[in-house]
Formats: sequence, structure tokens, C-alpha cells
Amino acid sequence: MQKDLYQHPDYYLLDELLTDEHKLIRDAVRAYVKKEISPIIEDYAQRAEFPKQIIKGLGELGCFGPFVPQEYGGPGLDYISYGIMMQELERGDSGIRSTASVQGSLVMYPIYTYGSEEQKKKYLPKLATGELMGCFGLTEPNFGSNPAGMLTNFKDAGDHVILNGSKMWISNAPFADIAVVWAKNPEGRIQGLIVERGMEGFTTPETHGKWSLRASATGELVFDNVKVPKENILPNVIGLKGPLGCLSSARFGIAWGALGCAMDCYDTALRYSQQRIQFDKPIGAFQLTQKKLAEMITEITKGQLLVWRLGVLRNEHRATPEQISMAKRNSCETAITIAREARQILGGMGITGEYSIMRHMMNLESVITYEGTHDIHLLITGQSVTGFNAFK
Ligand code: TGC
Ligand code: FAD
Repeated sequence: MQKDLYQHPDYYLLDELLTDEHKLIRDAVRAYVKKEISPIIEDYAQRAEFPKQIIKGLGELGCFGPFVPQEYGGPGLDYISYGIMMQELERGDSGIRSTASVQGSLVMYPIYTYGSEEQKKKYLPKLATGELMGCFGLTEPNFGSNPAGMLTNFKDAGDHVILNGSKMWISNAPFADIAVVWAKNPEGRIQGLIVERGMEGFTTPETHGKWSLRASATGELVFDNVKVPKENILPNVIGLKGPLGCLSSARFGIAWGALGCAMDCYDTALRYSQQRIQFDKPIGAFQLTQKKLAEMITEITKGQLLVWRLGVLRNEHRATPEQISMAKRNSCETAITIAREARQILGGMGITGEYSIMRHMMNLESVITYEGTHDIHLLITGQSVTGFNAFK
């Protein structure tokens, strides 16, 4: 892969809206990505392998659950810091951001928000450093967009429960030490449980053959009469709002992250257009190339403003799930459109692993699908503005 020459586009001087701490965090994560991720990521993606060696570094940078307070081992940062971290990581690769957002928003967030004091003390500090890695099991083979219909369930058996069912498409599953699993209790209501690797009857077969998010490990969670101690049930939430609350945190991170892909594709295409000569001129001097680049930077700038404002609202506990859906959807659309246009600017070179664009483009097919598909987020916005539910 080419040397990482990334310079982030900031057409509207949005850096002026960031604090010095935000900029320090951004520079630290960016430097880490340039040094430790960009040089290896193409190779790992080609081999469909997750680079496990980066876990320690991501933990040291505070990328796992940055919003978790220091008393539980997190750095206690605000949500704009979280967004910036996800943007920088996803600028490197969506699979790396995926690993961090699952760990932070889908494993640490529910334990911090819905867990007992014992659960928080036991798991959060080790999750923050990456000593323990987690995954999040909501999706099932027959229940993706409609998780309310899930079949996975547990029955009361005295001091423990017996868990049965299966989850699929689970990021980090093949190597996770723990899984936050959503299942129906004996009354048919959704509850979260912390399932640990090694519990009898719990397996995590890996999903092979993905053309997208190849540097992220994906798998199933299979529960065959797994005995889970009652103390592993998350006590402070019942119902679908539990997992959906975690999704709000993760979708917020993706809204920032997908823009990182867009910015990387734009930056690569801009540089290429200034250097590549055809018909005795840089291709960036042709109007059609300029149209592509001008539209890219316009959409990136609009997206940057949207996620920054969303970050302010989230910090003030005022960001609604519907606002988060709009930003997740917009950033994915922006990124996938820009990746396609940027690839065209690179001509044949755009399809190679010499540049990051094609990898981003393929990754974005997952990003636009997981955490709620593009159309599900459109319907969430539709319901929000009309008051009518068009899901069912
Ligand atoms: P609905 O009746 O609308 O809601 C049930 C309860 O939940 C509340 N709620 C939310 N709370 C917090 N955050 C949100 N985003 C929320 N959305 C809804 C809601 O107020 C209600 O509360 P209450 O107190 O009244 O019970 O539920 P529904 O069954 O009609 O479903 C609505 C729908 C379709 C929008 C929802 O099911 C949905 O979002 N579906 C998409 C599923 C999804 O996003 N799955 C993601 C799986 S995890 C994943 O993909 C990880 S990828 C990770 C990576 O690698 O980065
Ligand atoms: P479906 O729900 O079957 O949807 C298929 C199509 O139907 C979509 O276009 C959808 O928009 C459309 N559709 C569905 N319902 C409606 C409707 N009411 N109106 C109009 N259109 C509709 N899940 C986890 O729990 N944990 C994870 O860590 C995780 N990681 C993932 C990693 C990857 C790489 C991928 C690809 C997925 C991951 N997922 C994970 C699952 C992901 O959240 C689901 O794939 C996603 O929610 C969509 O579910 P589905 O694939 O079953 O599609």
C-alpha cells in the first residue's frame, strides 16, 4: 500500500470548534493509525484476518469506551472525543473502528449503563485496556431489522438460568472473551446477560467468505443449554430499549466514523488528481474531475457540521435516537457515494490495494447495513416527522 499521506479536509475551519483536548486526542489517534494501521491493514484485509496486536495500543489510546468514567477504568471523555476517535480509526479501516465501537458502545456501555456495581467493577477496567474483549449479540438468523422477534431465551433454574438460541453476524465474536447477549426471559421480555467464553455449551463459529469488513472478525454465538449465573444478568433494564440504547451510542460513533472513510477517499483522490497527467494536463484540471471533487468536499463539510452538532447535543444529553439515525444514514450515504466517485478518479489504480479506496468502498457495504440498514434509518426519520409507523 502507498505511504499514508493523509491530510484531513477542513473546508469550513471546523477545527476552531474543537477544544485543545479534542485536537490532542485527534492527533494521537491519527498518528497511531498512520504508524500502526495504515502500513498493515491492506495485507490483513486481503487475508481476512483481524490484526489482534493493535488491541493493546487502542486500549492505551483510550479508544475503548472513552466515555466511561475513570473510576471504572475509562478515560471519562466527552462524546465529541469519542466521535473524533471513531473518525480517525475508520479513516484507517471500518473494521478497526468496528472493533472499537463494539467494545465501547455495545459492551462497555450496557455494562456501565445497565449493570450492577459488581459487574461494572469486574469487567469495565479490563475492557478499557483490552485485556478482555467483548461482543454484542442482538441479531439472529431470522430477526435482523426486527430484533423484537428474537427467539433466544433463558429459563430460570435456581441460582442460574439456562440460555438457548443463536445469534449471527456478530463482530468480534470469534475472539471475544465475553458476550453481551440479548435474550427473552421466562416472561418473554428482553434482558441482557454477560456470557463468558468457556461456559459449557457456548460456541462462536467464525463467518467466512465476506467481501466486506475483511479485517474484522465476524461470527455466530451459539447457546446450547448454557448455564449462566444470575449475577451475570444486567439488572437495570428490561425490554428492547436496552439494546436500542446501546445502538444509539454505536450509531453516533458510526456517524463520525463513516465520514472518516469519506475524508480519506477524498484526500486520496484529490492528491491523485493533482499528480496524474493525461492529455498533457493533471486530471484535476478537467472540469469533470473538479465536479466530482467539489461535490465531495461539499458533502463532507455538511456531514462534518451535522456530526459536530450531534456531538454537542449528545454531550448535553439532548441528542434523540432519531437525530442519531439521520446522521448515521447521512454519513454512510456520503461515504459510499464519495468512495465510488473517488475510485473513478483513480481509474484502474482505484481497484488495487495500493490505495485505500476500494477497501473503504467494500467495507461501507457493511457499515450501511449494520446498526440498522439505510432504509430502517430512513423509516425512523419518516416516523419522526410524520408520526406514522411504516415498519409494520
Ligand atoms: P420500538 O417500539 O420503536 O422501540 C422499543 C423501545 O425502545 C425505545 N427505542 C430506543 N431507545 C434508545 N435508543 C434507540 N435508538 C431507540 N429506539 C427505540 C422505544 O422508545 C421503546 O421504548 P419503550 O420504553 O416504549 O419500550 O421498537 P420496534 O420493535 O418497533 O423496532 C423499531 C426499530 C425497527 C427502529 C428497531 O428495531 C431497529 O432499530 N432495528 C434495527 C436493528 C439494528 O439496528 N440492529 C443492529 C444490531 S447490532 C449491530 O449491527 C452491530 S454492528 C457493530 C459493528 O461492527 O460496528
Ligand atoms: P434484514 O432485516 O433481513 O433486511 C433485509 C432488507 O429488508 C434490508 O434492505 C432492509 O432495509 C429491508 N427491510 C427490513 N424490514 C423492512 C421494513 N419494515 N420496511 C422496509 N424495508 C425493510 N448484529 C449484532 O447483533 N451484533 C454485531 O456485532 C453485528 N455485526 C455485524 C457485522 C457485519 C459485518 C454485518 C454485515 C452485520 C452485523 N450485524 C451485527 C447484523 C446487522 O445489524 C444486520 O445485518 C442488520 O441489522 C440487518 O439485518 P439483516 O441482515 O437480517 O437484514
